[in-house]
Amino acid sequence: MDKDITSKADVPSQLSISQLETWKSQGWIIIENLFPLSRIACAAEEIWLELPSPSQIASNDHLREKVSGEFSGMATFPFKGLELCHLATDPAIMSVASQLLETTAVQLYQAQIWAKYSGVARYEQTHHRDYAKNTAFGPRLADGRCEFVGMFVFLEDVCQANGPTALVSREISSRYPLEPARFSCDEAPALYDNEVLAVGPAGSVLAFAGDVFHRATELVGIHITRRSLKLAIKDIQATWVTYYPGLRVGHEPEWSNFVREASVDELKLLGMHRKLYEYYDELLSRYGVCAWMETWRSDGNEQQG
Ligand SMILES: O=C(O)CCC(=O)C(=O)O
Ligand SMILES: [Fe+2]
Repeated sequence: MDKDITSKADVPSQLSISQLETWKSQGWIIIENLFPLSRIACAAEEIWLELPSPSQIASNDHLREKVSGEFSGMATFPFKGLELCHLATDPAIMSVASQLLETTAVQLYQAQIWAKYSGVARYEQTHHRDYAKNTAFGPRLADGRCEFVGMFVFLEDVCQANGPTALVSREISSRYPLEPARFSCDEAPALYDNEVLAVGPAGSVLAFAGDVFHRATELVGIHITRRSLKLAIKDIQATWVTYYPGLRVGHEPEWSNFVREASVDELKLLGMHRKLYEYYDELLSRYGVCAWMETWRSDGNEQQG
């Protein structure tokens, strides 16, 4: 049976004119409550299927050590938790990215869960622009459009204590030359003086462009976490924008678990093509009967006339 993919988002994923204007002028926006709390609560729990929970860390020095690096509380798609997989590939994400990138065909090229724990690692960063690790070219096209967008899906409420991302408006960011991509506070105090904290309720999404200065801030307090889903999405034609090769996922059982119940739209967002129907027999023996396979095969047969 086909999943109902349209009713998942809490609010319509159609961005307002003012959100799109803010995206253009500021270079980043927060879309509040894009996902309902019921889904977010489930996804947030699923994080502990593959990353240590705060109570495990408290009683196990080895686990604590394992997540003591800034980036060590991360795991890459496909996730053990299926709700996390579906959030990363949700039509609402695809729709928001299409509107921001002004294109109809988008591809998810980075999806990671990221748990941060207060008192365990140092997370504070200096202001930087992400284009440098996503593209060998520039962050924006000559007409001002972006080819890729970074996102954080908030899996819990993010307030000042949770170490929110601090971002600078494009008005300030654009005063700086493209290189270097990173500035310390001594080198560029205006970036730090003008930063805004991306706070918001669980289920919100922060979207930011590759030319915008931003940085992680420190978690403050005891037993505070910040759980999020870090995504990056690009115009499917921008083959020069990348983060990591996706092919290795074929070895992972999490991939098969996700594919078995994925929708056509979710697979498209991951860069899969309708041409897959040509592998029908092999796919059938690998994954069993899946709704998306049938849909794609009948589309293919129709196209063939
Ligand atoms: O975690 C954050 O809030 C931002 C992290 C970041 O900007 C990065 O690692 O490039
Ligand atoms: Fe960054």
